[in-house]
Amino acid sequence: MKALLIVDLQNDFLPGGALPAPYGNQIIPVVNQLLNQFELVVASKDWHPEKTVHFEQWPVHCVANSAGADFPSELNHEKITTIVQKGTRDSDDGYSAFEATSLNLKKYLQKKQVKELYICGLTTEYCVKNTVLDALKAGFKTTVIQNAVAGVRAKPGDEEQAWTAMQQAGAKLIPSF
Ligand code: VGL
Ligand code: ZN
Repeated sequence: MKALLIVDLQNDFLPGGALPAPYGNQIIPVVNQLLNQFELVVASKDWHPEKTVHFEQWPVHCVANSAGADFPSELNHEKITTIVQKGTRDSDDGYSAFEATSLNLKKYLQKKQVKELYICGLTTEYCVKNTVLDALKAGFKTTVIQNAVAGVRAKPGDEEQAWTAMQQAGAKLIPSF
């Protein structure tokens, strides 16, 4: 069984949001196409408390239940099977979807007999990268769909470094699905 994992495709990570990936909006139609091709679709949501150490290095974004934490209206989110909330603690960044507090994602996927994970979403350098590295550690055959991922581009070179780190850890990178 294969599954699609959409990482943090939320308003605050899009142009006009609190912590935008400059080209984040361009992945939405690509993800909408992907949604139709998977039986099991899991989406993570960055879901922070109002006060967290995370906001010492990032502008306030994706506060639980805020509009910025919503899916963009153009995303066909009714096709999403399961949502996992991550970054919910006040003591750490919670970048990886495998650190979600609302569900044990590794156990959930294993129960569903998932062996292959296809990962897309935002942002390349932080939550996609950390989720991909944890997916590999958890033993999933992991493929990243590059035209359905975008970076926050906080520092030049970070995005390229993230792609290299994912590839070196054993992820398969494909330009499109
Ligand atoms: C993310 C920075 C801060 C992400 C989340 O989803 O990649 N980046 N919080
Ligand atoms: Zn965050």
